[in-house]
Amino acid sequence: MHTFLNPLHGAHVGRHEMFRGRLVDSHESPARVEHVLSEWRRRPLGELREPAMSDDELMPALRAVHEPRYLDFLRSAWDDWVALDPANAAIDALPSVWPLPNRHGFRQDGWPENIAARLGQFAFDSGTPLTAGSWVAARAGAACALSAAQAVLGGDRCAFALTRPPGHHAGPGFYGGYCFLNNAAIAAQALRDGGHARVAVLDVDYHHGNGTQTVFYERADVLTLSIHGDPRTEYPFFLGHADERGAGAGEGFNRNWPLPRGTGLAPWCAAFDEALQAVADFGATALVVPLGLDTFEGDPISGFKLRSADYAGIGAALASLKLPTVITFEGGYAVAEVGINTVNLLEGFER
Ligand code: Q9C
Ligand code: ZN
Repeated sequence: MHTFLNPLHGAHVGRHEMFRGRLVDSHESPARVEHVLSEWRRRPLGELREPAMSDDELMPALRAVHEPRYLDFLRSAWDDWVALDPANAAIDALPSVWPLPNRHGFRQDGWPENIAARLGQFAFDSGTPLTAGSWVAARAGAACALSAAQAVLGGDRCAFALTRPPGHHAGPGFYGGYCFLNNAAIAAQALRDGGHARVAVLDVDYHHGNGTQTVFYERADVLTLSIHGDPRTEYPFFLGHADERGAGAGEGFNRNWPLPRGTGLAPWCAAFDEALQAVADFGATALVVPLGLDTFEGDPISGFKLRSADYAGIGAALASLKLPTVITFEGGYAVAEVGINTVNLLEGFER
């Protein structure tokens, strides 16, 4: 299994995120990927590649998942933020005002020009710092996901996109949850465009993959599955319930397994086994796994109780589907153990 490392991930360094009325240090740090890398170097699996990709090759794959106006916003948001006030160059961009659907001030046209308002047009939370390097880092990360999909289309059994910022909370026209571009959705769409008739996305991050669900919600060709903390109490709160089953042509092609805080291995695996069965029943020809390690018992912002040794078994169970597989690196904030847990899963998959 080759690993596609984002060489520019360190360009994105969020300083602060808003949490319950306070600005706190951002949990989503470059150290997360550095710990995975150092553990991978102790227990290497395949080659380490640092893909570079032209806009001509990458942008069509981004446009296949994200709206043009959203991509335009992301590309210029930092410059617009600094243009608003030169002192902003020392401050992460965070939204502080939002339009609410069907309420005062919400309209489908006549969007504001002020970047302070445009942040709230596209972000669903104030916990996702947009920085000087966010676009270049997210763009290069999407190139890793696309390269991983290309490797699988070329015959590789499995490819790992080791990148940050993560992606599974980013939707067609929105960002949040530390995510700007949906790497897993970009890989899934690339697998479809490369000839796979039915692609399954099985999201094992602690948080519901609201972005990926939204991208594919009305489609029958991409099955989206997510096992996560119950949105009644857990982030991202407004999506991820069990009764969200897809819509229109996509009816029946989305499934969620919300689990309570405190869930340990046995009940997590019961949901996981159902999800694996759903992938098989769907007749998937390829698989994408948004891999969050924030299900770990030591994770500082999450509530499941998986242990380091459990991840090898999860990797082995994913491999038992015998599908060409792209794995994308998502959440996981117990930085030292994130490296161990990630490589445990990858090793379990290879075994
Ligand atoms: N102060 C991913 O795992 N809420 N995103 C954090 C902690 C946001 C998680 C609150 C969690 C976002 C990719
Ligand atoms: Zn997460």
